[in-house]
Amino acid sequence: MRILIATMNPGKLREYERLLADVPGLELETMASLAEPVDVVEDCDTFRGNALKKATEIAKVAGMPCLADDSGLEVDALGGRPGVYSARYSGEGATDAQNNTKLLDELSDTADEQRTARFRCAIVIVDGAGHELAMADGACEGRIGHEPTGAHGFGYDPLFVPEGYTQTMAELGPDTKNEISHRAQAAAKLVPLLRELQNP
Ligand code: ITT
Repeated sequence: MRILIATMNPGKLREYERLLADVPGLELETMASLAEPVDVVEDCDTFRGNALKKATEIAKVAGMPCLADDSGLEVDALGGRPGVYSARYSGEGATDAQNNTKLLDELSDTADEQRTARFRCAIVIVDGAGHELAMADGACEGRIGHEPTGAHGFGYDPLFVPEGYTQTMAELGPDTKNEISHRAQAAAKLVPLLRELQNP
């Protein structure tokens, strides 16, 4: 089975290549295999809604099964923000560094015990006609640090200290991230569903 991974984020793509490596006979294609880029407006107010919209629109253009996710950071002291707006938290086209700076600014008066947060991820797989084949979601609890630390990962990883750890996700690196992350947990739920789809 060939599945198109619908992301423009190279950090995410690398994670999926590892997270789904154990599904026998699964071939992952990247967006580079599309003749033209597909720009999906992620305007739903839930991670699931955005993932389903992205997967459906891209699968129809590609004419092949497509896996899309939507993910983001929920910070309790900010009432769950930036949530579905995580990628553009500090404005359209924001860099990871700009988003991290804004997050630190907004939390500058927030004490350690109130800096709780979680990454969330929803993954949807649809077939080439745009019908939903599988859906899964995952969460990774943690807290927001006081300065960016570490060089691995992407997005808010340099600020996010997962529960049970003292280092940020960007310090912990890909092996640990692929065991504990929101995306890893959602992908782990998808593995049996993908096996079932291969051998109904
Ligand atoms: P695609 O839509 O092309 O997949 P994206 O980076 O815009 O790429 P999302 O819409 O899922 O992906 O955006 C979520 C944002 O949330 C992302 O830009 C990061 O800032 C943050 N995020 C998501 N997963 C993350 C992770 O594993 N580590 C750190 N930050 C993450």
